[in-house]
Amino acid sequence: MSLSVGIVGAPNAGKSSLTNTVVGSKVAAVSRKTNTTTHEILGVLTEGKTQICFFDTPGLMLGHHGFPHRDVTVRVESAWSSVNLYDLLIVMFDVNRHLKM
Ligand SMILES: Nc1nc2c(ncn2[C@@H]2O[C@H](COP(=O)(O)OP(=O)(O)O)[C@@H](O)[C@H]2O)c(=O)[nH]1
Ligand SMILES: [Mg+2]
Repeated sequence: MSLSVGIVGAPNAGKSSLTNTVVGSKVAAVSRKTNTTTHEILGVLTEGKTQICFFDTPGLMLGHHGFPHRDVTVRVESAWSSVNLYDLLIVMFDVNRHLKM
């Protein structure tokens, strides 16, 4: 059995770190710089007859009005359009960043 899982969320949410952790090896680059992942990274976890494919995606960036910044529009559009392809989606939030008082 095989399952595809997409990992989406804002830049620096920790998507690449999660991908590396679940797969158990360093497949995706982790960095403090935003947009370190410029295209989808596939990490595969195999347990017996089950295979889970994790797709680490570039960050979904939106400006103040809810639209992508111009220079990254293409990249963000490809990230959004690929959302439909996965069996399951993991949406990551950096809780520390969003809930800080
Ligand atoms: N404090 C803390 N930092 C983390 C954690 N996970 C990732 N980071 C750091 O957050 C930054 C962005 O992580 P990354 O996985 O590249 O995020 P991505 O842009 O969503 O792929 C890196 O500097 C990581 O070392 C975590 O659980 N706690
Ligand atoms: Mg990343």
